[in-house]
Amino acid sequence: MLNVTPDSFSDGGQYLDPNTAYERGVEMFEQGAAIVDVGGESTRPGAEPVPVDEELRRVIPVIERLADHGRVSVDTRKEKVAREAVAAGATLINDVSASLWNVAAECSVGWVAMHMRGEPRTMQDHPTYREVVCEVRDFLVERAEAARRAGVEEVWIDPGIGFGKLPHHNLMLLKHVGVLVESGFPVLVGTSRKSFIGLLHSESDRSGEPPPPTDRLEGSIATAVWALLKGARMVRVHDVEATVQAVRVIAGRVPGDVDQEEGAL
Ligand code: HH2
Repeated sequence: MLNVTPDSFSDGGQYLDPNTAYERGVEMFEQGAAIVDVGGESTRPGAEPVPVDEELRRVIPVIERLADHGRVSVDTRKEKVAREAVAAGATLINDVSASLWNVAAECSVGWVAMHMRGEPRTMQDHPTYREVVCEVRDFLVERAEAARRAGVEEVWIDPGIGFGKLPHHNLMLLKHVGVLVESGFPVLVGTSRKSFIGLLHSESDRSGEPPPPTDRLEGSIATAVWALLKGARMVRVHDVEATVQAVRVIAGRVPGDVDQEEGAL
């Protein structure tokens, strides 16, 4: 992920300058990212919406330049931003509102449907579920099927870790990510540096305090690897280099080894 924002929960302000963002994007491709996901609006809990012109100003110049280096997706909830991002070279719409499938269909690009309860400003105010895994699965499958009917060929589903969910909801969704995989739609999971990982890390920290987002690498990698071994097909991460190394190990791709499949975990 590449957050061209002043306020993202972990890397806010780091890539607000378009040149710095572009350079980081190129670096992520070099480190092994299959897709660089460019976002201009933070969706962290409590975040305020960003006006459409401001979001366009942040993401379009970065997408235009990065699309020459590899596959780019746009992380947006706004139709206008999605359309202009596609015109600038993005081929995947990462949609945390799970509502833009008609745009993806019209533009002939892929679409990610993510589950969220409410909206970022209020989503952590007492989220409740009767049965979180089935409710999230049913919501996503309904949206994904609507997208297929509208003509979107590439449809991903994503449980939306941290979006209107308490720590135990996140853990249930991760534990049972196979239930989403069984739907037949490819699954994307984003756990990177999220607060439930900080809480789990604090258990083993003598201070008992959750570490800041930038110190949550181990849990981020552990949960990414877990999701992939349970059948997820893509993980959305900050720490590309370290995650790619971990994934290469579990994929068992030893250079020059002819029995690649035999060695994979
Ligand atoms: N998480 C974030 C943003 N977009 N998209 C998908 N599909 N899945 C996710 O889990 C997901 C997402 C939040 O993370 P980040 O982009 O680091 O933070 P912020 O929203 O503060 O920019």
